[in-house]
Amino acid sequence: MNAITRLPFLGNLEQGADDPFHIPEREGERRRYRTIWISDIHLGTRGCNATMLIDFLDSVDSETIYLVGDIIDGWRLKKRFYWPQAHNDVVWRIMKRAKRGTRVVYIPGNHDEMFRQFTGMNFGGVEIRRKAIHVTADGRKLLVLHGDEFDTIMLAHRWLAFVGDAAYTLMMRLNVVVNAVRQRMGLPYWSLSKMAKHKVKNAVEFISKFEDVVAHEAATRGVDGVVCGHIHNAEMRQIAGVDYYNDGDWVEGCTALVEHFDGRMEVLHWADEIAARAAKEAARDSSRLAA
Ligand SMILES: [Mn+2]
Repeated sequence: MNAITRLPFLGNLEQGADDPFHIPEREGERRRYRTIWISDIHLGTRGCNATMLIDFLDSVDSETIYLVGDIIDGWRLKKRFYWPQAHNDVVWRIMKRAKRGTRVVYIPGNHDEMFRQFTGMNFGGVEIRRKAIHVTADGRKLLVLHGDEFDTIMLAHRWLAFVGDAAYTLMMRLNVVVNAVRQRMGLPYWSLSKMAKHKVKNAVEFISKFEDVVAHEAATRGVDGVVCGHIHNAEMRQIAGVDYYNDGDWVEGCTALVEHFDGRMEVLHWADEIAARAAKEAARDSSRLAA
């Protein structure tokens, strides 16, 4: 709880300060969606891609936004306090949306489970829920939850969730170094990379197992689909007659799930969107020069 009370935006909330943005808001037209889902932002960690998320928040708007858990990483904050300005900016942008009339529903995950005790409460227009039912424009009922609820079922596979993380990258780098040294010593190639590859295969299995478990659980609850986060893997597909949606994360993937006004769903890959925008701007600049 200590780490949370130290978060600087809480003081600002009480004082009712306006727009204390460090990074100024982007100008220009915003793309409008009926609904936006984002999760696994992990504010309070170095891995969080806050500037990319700020660019996303300044480029889009919606009637409703769901924050599907692991927004603030309380686990990490407790160990080591890390809170740069950009992370404050994310919180403020979300609070500003709520103030402007966007419905903001916050469903805490396992890394921000300390907020679960506030379930049913409303903070500055942000509704805190354990889970939610979202009805799409085309009338489908979607169960929205973080996804750690299935960890007990997934327990046997749980340790694999960490593979594919920084640990894996480190292992691959280590593998190169270890084998360069071994080669110099005249030793044969060692199978660290083979071990790593085996683990990646397991990580893929973990993801598809998680998706199956979530979809089957949703089917028993009589909904048409499910939206979750937790495993940092954006996806949208039908599993056993259920629409499975995962909004991904803002650590590696930088993805969001959106619903268009006709109920059509889409996963936005924000790094690609930024690259496309830069290319368009460059083309416009060069055509202006030519004219
Ligand atoms: Mn999680």
